[in-house]
Amino acid sequence: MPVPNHRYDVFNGDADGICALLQLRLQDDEPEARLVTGVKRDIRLLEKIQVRPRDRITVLDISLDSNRAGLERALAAGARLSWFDHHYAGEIPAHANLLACIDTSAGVCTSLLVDRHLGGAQHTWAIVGAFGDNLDAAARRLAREAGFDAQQAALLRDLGEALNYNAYGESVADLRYPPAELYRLLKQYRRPFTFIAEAPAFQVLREGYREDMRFAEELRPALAEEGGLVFVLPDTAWARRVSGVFANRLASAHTERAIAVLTAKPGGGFLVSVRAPQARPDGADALCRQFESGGGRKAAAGINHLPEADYERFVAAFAAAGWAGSA
Ligand SMILES: [Mn+2]
Repeated sequence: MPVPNHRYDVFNGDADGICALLQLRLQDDEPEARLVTGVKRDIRLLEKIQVRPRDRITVLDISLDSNRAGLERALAAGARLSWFDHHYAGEIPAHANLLACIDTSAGVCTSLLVDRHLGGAQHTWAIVGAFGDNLDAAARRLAREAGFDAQQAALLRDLGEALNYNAYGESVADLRYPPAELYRLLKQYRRPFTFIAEAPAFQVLREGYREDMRFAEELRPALAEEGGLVFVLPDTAWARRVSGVFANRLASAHTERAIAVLTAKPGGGFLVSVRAPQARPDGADALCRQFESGGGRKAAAGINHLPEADYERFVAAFAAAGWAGSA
């Protein structure tokens, strides 16, 4: 008798990953797969699966390159994979059992790739995902084209921002909701505006976000130059939760400047999040890859662990990245 296959939905726990998966599963209405996810920075997710022949795996919003060993193992085991993503992928293996829908252009996110794949069947969730992934201009345009008024667009933005905010933390214990639980809640409500109007979780996230942001907004920059801003956040749960969204906020408020947010870690060192200037979304990944645990996309990248001893080197590299003059 053939071994029954398992289905896995492997997704980044941020707004983009969740909204990408929501679109697929609201559309096909299949019984729930095994959910594999984590905090936003937990991106080596394929390692968490014991793959068996004939398993079907959907992977959303995590880098193929960061999961290459897991991918090769899964393909060798005889699994079938569908992969939607916009992070650096490196070489994509040509294999009959791998459907790769990967586009690393600056203007797309995984939710928009899934939207394209589904012909816009769950378009409002794609707009939420785009807002959550900080593609503000694209998301606003899509909202307008879809016939939403400014107030509706602002609500979709609030939701995207709240979902994105929820994914930031050192571990799931820092988060208001474990991402798999939040995905299930959202799926129950089926439509973004229903979730916004009726779900207590939306209020919890929005209020939590506002409270955390109030702390962050009292901080002064550690470096303020024409080309960019560097902020250092303390080792607290609110700082770990708010650091990414705080960086996005700064990026939107200073479109000509690059933004770096360093969050102090419990054991020393920093978690670093870098946004290239929105006006020239390029170079964030190149800067972060100068450091051992750095990586990401051209527009937004990060360093998982910057030792304290490398703080000065990072600030110098950030200042030397030529953000101001790279037009
Ligand atoms: Mn994304």
